[in-house]
Amino acid sequence: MQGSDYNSWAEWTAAGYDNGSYNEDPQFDARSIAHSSHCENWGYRVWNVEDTFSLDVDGNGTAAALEDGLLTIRYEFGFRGATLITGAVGTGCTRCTAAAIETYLAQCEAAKITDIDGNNAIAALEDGLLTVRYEFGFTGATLITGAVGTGCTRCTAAAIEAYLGSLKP
Ligand SMILES: [Ca+2]
Ligand SMILES: [Ca+2]
Repeated sequence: MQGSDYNSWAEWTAAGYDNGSYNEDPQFDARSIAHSSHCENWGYRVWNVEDTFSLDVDGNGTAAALEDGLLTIRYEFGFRGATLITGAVGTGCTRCTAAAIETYLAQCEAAKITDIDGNNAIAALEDGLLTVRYEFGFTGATLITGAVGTGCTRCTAAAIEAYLGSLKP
């Protein structure tokens, strides 16, 4: 595996690095592959998750609460198809259809990108709410109160702001 070069999520998963396998190694989980310095330590050249996964769900270059945030929380509530996307896809979208947005959010979930509080579960009224509040510009206690899940590994406003900040498009 050393020196392997993965250019896409598809190649990465095809090589056997599905969510189950790399999550078993706490030093090399889904988010670790986003950090090139970590990858260099392991001798891998890998596709950078954060190059593709961000809060910009519709792919128009910005993260908006009533577009990307709404898409995210609707998806986490289980909405699909027209009920997922109606009125929530931004101008200039590059992911514009329900199918494209469902695929993108499914990949984000598989990589645990949308697990904002880091408790290894994705919940609309926790992770989704944190995302929407952040995109509305909330910080500190107004960002996190009542929205951090049991078993969080990112539990404070500072930790959650830093993580969401790393996912800005
Ligand atoms: Ca967007
Ligand atoms: Ca979570």
